[in-house]
Amino acid sequence: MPSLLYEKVQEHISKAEHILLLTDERIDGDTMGSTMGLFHVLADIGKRVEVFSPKPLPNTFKYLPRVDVIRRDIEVFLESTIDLVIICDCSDGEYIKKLLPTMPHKVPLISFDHHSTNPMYGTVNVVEPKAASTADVVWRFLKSTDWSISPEAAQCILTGICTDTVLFSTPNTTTDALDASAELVKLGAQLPEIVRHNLMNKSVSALKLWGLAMERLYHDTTFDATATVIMKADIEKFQGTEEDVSGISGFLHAMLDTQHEVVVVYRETDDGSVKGSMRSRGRDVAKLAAEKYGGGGHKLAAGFKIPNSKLMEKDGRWVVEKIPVV
Ligand SMILES: [Mn+2]
Repeated sequence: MPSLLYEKVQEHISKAEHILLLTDERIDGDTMGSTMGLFHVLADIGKRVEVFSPKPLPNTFKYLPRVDVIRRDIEVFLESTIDLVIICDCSDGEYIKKLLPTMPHKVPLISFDHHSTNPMYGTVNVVEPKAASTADVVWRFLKSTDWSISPEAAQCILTGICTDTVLFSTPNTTTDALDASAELVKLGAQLPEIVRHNLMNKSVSALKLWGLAMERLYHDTTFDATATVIMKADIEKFQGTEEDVSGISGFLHAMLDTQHEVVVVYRETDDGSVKGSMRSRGRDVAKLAAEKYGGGGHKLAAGFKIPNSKLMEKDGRWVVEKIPVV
């Protein structure tokens, strides 16, 4: 598609000597996979490359090659030799607004993304809303270059495609994503390893937490959806991790029969909010999330956050209740 844009990105990268790669603050397989895929390719063409991530790496992604290079110290932004910043799968550019101005020089920012809501905050924005994942976008760009793609790079990029399509099972799975995946496997990506780490590998306590979520399924009138809730106390009881909880909405969406168009998982968070994760087979949940709670995301996968709230059971249904601010 946008070959001029790809050329511009290639030009920026070719000129740069010391590149800083950034993941999104919502860590998932796509932001990790596309960032680490770029890391391998850029390091292989002789660039000095730093990778920064604002949040700890979930255990699920520790199998990705060379995640040991990921830094979490914001001092990396103070390095005066950095002459290019690239961010992957960050739909709003929010968290870097405070970090980029701390850099000693103003440097170009390239943004690779596939969120239709991306406000184009980069110097160059490679934003392709029809792409199944940002990893797809990065892959298309890399294919337009003559840089070599190692098995390690292929493994990272395929992880992004597989996780954003829940292993080719979601409606956003495009033929481009399938073609890309076949090519990445030919380049040495290990699909069984990706499946194992991302779709299975659940701890006993995580499965118990999932069981609880399934037991509580109810009809949510707010969104006319099938919903469930996870309380803070449940997470504590089962020592659930962020990963354990975040997988529930995708799993329910995949497992429920077609009568259930929209799935919502409500969960209480440590900061006294209620977070919602929505999945859909039809209705635009990004729009629903935005209208009701100021959330956002994609048409078929979106989320929202309701500050100062908790979950309460009322007559077999669950409701979000505001905590009075004192
Ligand atoms: Mn994505």
